[in-house]
Amino acid sequence: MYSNAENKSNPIVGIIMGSESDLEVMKPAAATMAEFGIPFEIKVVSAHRTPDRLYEYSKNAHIRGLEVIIAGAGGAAHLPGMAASLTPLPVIGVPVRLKHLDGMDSLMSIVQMPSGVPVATVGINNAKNAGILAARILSIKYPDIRSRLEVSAATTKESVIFDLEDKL
Ligand code: RP5
Repeated sequence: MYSNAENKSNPIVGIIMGSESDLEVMKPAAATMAEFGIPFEIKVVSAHRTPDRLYEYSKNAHIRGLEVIIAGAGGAAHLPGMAASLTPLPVIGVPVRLKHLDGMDSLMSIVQMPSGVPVATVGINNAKNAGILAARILSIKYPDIRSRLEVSAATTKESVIFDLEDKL
């Protein structure tokens, strides 16, 4: 559970996914928003099952105050690309691995966008990187987010520096 209660009315990041079944994979994006104090919303918006909702959401996202969209989907994963075609905002795509094809279908569907309609695609199931990338985009405008990113990067750096003599 990530506490987002104070900020729910003014989200600046929209996390969307094709199905509730994507939620477990997408939770780290929400956790990252919470870690950096970024107000967000999180919803199911399906390109195939709810195309009208996708159109409405993407057309209005920037008008409602969103600044970045993170979109996760699996299989024939058209959600991030369709959202990118309808919004002026940066869209970060998360390929969700389903039981067939090891997530390669999702990855290819999301990464192979036609020239002129970019989706910043992260690794398969890597919603955490989508969250960090969203934070980096926002840090251009919000110095508080920049500061939190710097602290987090320093912690990450510390966590991977080991002397390996003990492991020999
Ligand atoms: C995609 O279909 C969703 O993003 C999900 O990854 C996949 C399967 O959805 P469910 O059948 O589990 O609802 O649109």
